[in-house]
Amino acid sequence: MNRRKTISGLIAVLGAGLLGVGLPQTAAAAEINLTYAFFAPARTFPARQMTHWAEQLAKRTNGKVDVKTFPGGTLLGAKDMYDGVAKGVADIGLGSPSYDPGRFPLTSGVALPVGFTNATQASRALWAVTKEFKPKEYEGFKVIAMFTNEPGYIMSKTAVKNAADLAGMKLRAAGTGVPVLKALGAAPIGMPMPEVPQSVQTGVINGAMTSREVLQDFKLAESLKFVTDYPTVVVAFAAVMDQKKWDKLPADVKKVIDELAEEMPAWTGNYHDNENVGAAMAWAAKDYKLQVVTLAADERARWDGKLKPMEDEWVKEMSGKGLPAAAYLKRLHELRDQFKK
Ligand code: 3IO
Repeated sequence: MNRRKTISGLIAVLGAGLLGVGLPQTAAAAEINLTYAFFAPARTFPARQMTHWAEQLAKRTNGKVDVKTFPGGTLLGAKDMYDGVAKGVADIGLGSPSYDPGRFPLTSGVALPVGFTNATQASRALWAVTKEFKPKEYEGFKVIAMFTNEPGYIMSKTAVKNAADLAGMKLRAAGTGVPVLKALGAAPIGMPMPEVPQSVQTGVINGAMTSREVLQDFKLAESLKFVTDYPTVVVAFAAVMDQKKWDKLPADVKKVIDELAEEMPAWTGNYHDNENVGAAMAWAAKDYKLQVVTLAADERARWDGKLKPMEDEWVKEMSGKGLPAAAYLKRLHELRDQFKK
């Protein structure tokens, strides 16, 4: 035993006691230190998931693992998230596979108009189908958490109450949302979420299609005054670690991370569906007079009809690439029904 260390430790504890202050958390140095990057601000729901995960990992390993989080793109941005993790810039990275459907082709199936009604349902389906199919697109990575947002809505500067209002409108979506907006007749632009506020301000876009909490979490209600009450498609999120880094973790830590992976879809979906979105809608209505635009029944039916061919087209395209697209989509439909509340 190191006598000197023990004595100085004792003095430190006594000193802290005498001064009436507790030792800082970091005094008990963690054995394992991990960095975790995310591309959007700390107040957003994916970042809350990151914080919750980091807290739970520390707690359930009794402080053996310390995770330092980097929200807001301070370590890696939306477009370099997965390459950054592969290169070791961050140990863990939370990105959106839906931003790059070419790189994550099978996962893009989750962002088809399959009729998810909320984030909890879609998140559980995404995680289940990923475990079952183990898509090749995650090779080299260990997936530690997955979830989605709620199906996206069109939020715009001017009201969209029919196809004519939408025709040619410059709207932003995630990569997987671009064909949806195209099918509905808009002029879509694929763009990561953090670029949206400035793009609205400068007139590059007249709105966006995504989950409604962005009205508050990105302050978009200031300029986007209308939401069309037509749920479209979700966006997938996946937090990953480099596989080789994962392999080196001790078994007890791996066990806790695997346990957390099972919890994160429902935890995140529940927060997003039952707190985040509702609070944002109430805030936007009260402080910014947000208007919810309803589609007439016949108009809604026509929109549904425009999106109908997308599933078959996706299966055809992905099957051509040798992917098990038909089986994946069939299973996704089953999981959608299974997780429907
Ligand atoms: C999203 C991404 C980062 C932070 C908050 C967010 N809310 C919804 C999304 C999904 C998204 O980026 C998209 O493209 O619809």
